Amino acid sequence: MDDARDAEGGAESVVDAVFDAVAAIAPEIRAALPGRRVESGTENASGETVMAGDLYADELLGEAITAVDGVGSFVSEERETAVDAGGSVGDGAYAVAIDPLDGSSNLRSNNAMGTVVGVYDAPLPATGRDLVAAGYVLYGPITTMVIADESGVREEVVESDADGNDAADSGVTRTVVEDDLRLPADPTVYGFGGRVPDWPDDFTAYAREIEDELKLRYGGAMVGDVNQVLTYGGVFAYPALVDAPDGKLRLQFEANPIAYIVERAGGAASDGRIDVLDVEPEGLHDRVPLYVGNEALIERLDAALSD
Ligand code: AHM
Ligand code: MG
Repeated sequence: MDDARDAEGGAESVVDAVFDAVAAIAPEIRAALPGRRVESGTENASGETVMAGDLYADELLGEAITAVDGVGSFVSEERETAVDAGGSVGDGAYAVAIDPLDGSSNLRSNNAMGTVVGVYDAPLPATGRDLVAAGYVLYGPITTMVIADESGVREEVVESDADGNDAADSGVTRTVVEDDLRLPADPTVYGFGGRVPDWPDDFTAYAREIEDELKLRYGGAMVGDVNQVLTYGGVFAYPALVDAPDGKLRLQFEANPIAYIVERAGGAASDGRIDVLDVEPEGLHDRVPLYVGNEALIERLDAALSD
């Protein structure tokens, strides 16, 4: 690949090149899913069963992202350790963290899934303050990609070119459908993960209030559920659980990128105590409770959990 850096050696063109690579791979991942709805027989670093689709997506994205000039390190929810891609992270090169197939337990039931991407200007693990951009692909009835950087959030439709001959020769056509995505001011939906009996009492009390005000929309894939919140306004949570105080979602691969996107869209993100982007990581695969959505709903959540 040509030198991806801009004249100042800044993040912008590296970020563009990373999302070009992700967009180019997305239709391939999608097309490969029908034959990969089975367990792979392995567990990941978080001790979870890995589906064949997870492994394939990880492989394709790993190859494409490590080939981007300006990416110095690649880490994935499905890999124990970072892959050195050359260059010094934080000193001219960027670290890319991905969840290759978020919500892959939805493969069997044929529901939505996604790919989550965070581009960090620091060696990982790092805080979300080191993100220079984040995004996700949503494999729904339509393949869309949402990308956030410091200038804001945009949503694109990603379509595979039948002849593979579009102008950029990437094999995909990307159409911007929203160039300044903002959370709607009047929220209407909520989606909370985990079993209700496993929720702590303070979160349950908050949920009871929200159930009275908003409509439940929960699909079991964070990317799909967060995309509903970005579209309609509301709140998504994978809360701290009584027996799992750090919840389920991983800080580097899931919570930080999603918090960054929601905040750039005018919303808020909390771990129940502080802004998710300020959470100091101890390890690559740390988990963290995640609460994101309209600011007023997250303020109420923080107040409910601190009582
Ligand atoms: P995964 O990355 O292994 O798919 O796990 C994360 C997913 C999230 O997409 C989703 O919010 C959560 O797990 C759903 O968990 P549950 O099935 O416990 O509701
Ligand atoms: Mg995930």
